[in-house]
This record gives sequence, C-alpha cells and structure tokens, in this order.
Amino acid sequence: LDQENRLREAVHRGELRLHLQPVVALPDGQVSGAEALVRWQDPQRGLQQPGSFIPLAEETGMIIEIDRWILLEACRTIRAWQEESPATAPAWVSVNLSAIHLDLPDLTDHVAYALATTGLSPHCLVLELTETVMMRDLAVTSARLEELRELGVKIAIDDFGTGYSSLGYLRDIPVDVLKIDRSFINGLVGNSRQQELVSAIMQLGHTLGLRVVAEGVEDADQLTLLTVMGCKFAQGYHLGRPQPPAELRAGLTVAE
Ligand code: G
Ligand code: G
Ligand code: MN
Ligand code: NA
Repeated sequence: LDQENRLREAVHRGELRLHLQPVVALPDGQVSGAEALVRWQDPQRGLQQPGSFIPLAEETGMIIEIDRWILLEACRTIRAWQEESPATAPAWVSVNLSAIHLDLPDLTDHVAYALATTGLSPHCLVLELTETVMMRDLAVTSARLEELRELGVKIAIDDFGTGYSSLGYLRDIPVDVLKIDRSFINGLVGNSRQQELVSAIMQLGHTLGLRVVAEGVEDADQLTLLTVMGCKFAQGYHLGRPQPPAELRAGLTVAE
C-alpha cells in the first residue's frame, strides 16, 4: 500500500490518537487550557508525529476528516473532565484547523454539531488557524470566522509572527487569541532585541483585548523571563509535553 492508502486506512481503523498539551496561566502556573494535537498509532512503525503525515493529509484532503475527528474527540474529552472534576479540568481546549476548512460551507455547522453532540460550552472551544489563512481572500475568511464566533467559540492565530502577512488583518478579522510562535521564544534569554519584540507583540495583543500565549517554552529561565515581561499564558515542553489525555488528567491538581 502506498502512504496515502495507509493513512486512509489508519483513519478508518481508528489508529488516530488525541494528545493534549497543557497551556498554563502565569504567574501561578495553573493549567488553564489544553491544545489538541493529533498522533497516528501506526501498528507497524509506532507512534507517528503529525509532521510525518499532516502534509500528505492536506494534499489529499484527508485533513478534513482528521481535523473533524480530533475536534469531536477533544470536545468530548474536555467536557467529560469538566463534568467529573470541575475543580481541575482545563477551562478550554484549542483545536488546530487547516486553512482548507475555510473553503467548506459546512464548517460552522460541523463545529455546532461537535458542541451539541458533546455538550461542551462554546466558550470552552478555541479554533487555531495559522496566520497564512490571512493571506487568503479576507472577505471570505472574515465572514467564516464571524459565523464561528457567533456560535460563541474563540479564534486563535497560531504561529503568530511567522506568516509574512500584513498586520492589517488584525483590523478586519475577528480574533481572540494570539499564539506567539516558538521561534520568538527560542533564544529569548540574553537577547534584548528579541525581548523587546516579544514585549511589543504581547502589548499589541493585550491592547486589542486578546489572550496572548507564548509557545515553545523549553526551560525555567525562559518561563521566568516571560513572567517578568507580563506574559499571561505559556505552553511548551518545560510546562508539559503533548500527552495522552489520561496522563494529563492524572497530573492535574487543585489550585492552592
Ligand atoms: O507535533 P508536531 O510538532 O509534529 O506538529 C507539527 C504540526 O502539525 C504543527 O504545526 C501542528 O499545528 C500540526 N498539527 C498537529 N495536530 C494537528 C491537527 O489535529 N490538525 C491540523 N490541521 N494540524 C495539526
Ligand atoms: O504549529 P503548532 O503551534 O500547532 O505546533 C504545535 C507543535 O509544537 C506540537 O506538535 C508540539 O509537539 C510542538 N511543541 C510543543 N511544545 C514545544 C516546545 O516546547 N518546543 C518545541 N520545539 N516544540 C514544541
Ligand atoms: Mn497549534
Ligand atoms: Na505555533
């Protein structure tokens, strides 16, 4: 079987897995939310990272099915935690959507279906789109995102700062969350120019009333520095790897 058929079969055989990476609030370090990330449990090659199959999934359109499965699974999982242990459950979950979804007229219906069928509150769902979607037809993108926001879900710009797009879209496009790309966090310590840049991005976001998340926090020094800089949300290996939901859940404790 070629790779495309293997991936298609994987989806139908139930070999996809939902992993969750915690997003913490600063300065207290409490888990605030989680990002849903897909994995493929390949019986032949073991657990596959998305980098090895997402590009093919995007080329073939299979990404639509994959993203929709992850969306349902993420909503179901977080809703169940919120019911069973409301004191420790993440308040929200963010799900990645490939740009191709914006061309599908039934996107909003599908998101509404996921919320209705799982019972998750729309305010607990964040949809992550990369900045490159803003290089598409802004009128179409804006209309789709407005439809989604009318459901009550939030929109995040993922990999913020890397999309080579104009900042002008922030004027026209309804967004709620900026996720500062990890390339800005990597090398932050000891680089004052980079610190000024990250501070400016955080200020821009906060001034616009957006939630700003620093991605790719890999050590304690970065975390301390970001906290001093006024960063309110962070995500990265230092704070928690993407992991099976049961593992994340076992590590969650009540705030002191
Ligand atoms: O886990 P890893 O760093 O290999 O992820 C690589 C890329 O795959 C990241 O850009 C991430 O956003 C993307 N990705 C992970 N899970 C999903 C998913 O469920 N849907 C989509 N569209 N992209 C995903
Ligand atoms: O593009 P997106 O932001 O969705 O990518 C998320 C991917 O980044 C995940 O697949 C995850 O494996 C990876 N990731 C998460 N935290 C870190 C980190 O601290 N360092 C690095 N290098 N990658 C990370
Ligand atoms: Mn993401
Ligand atoms: Na990112």
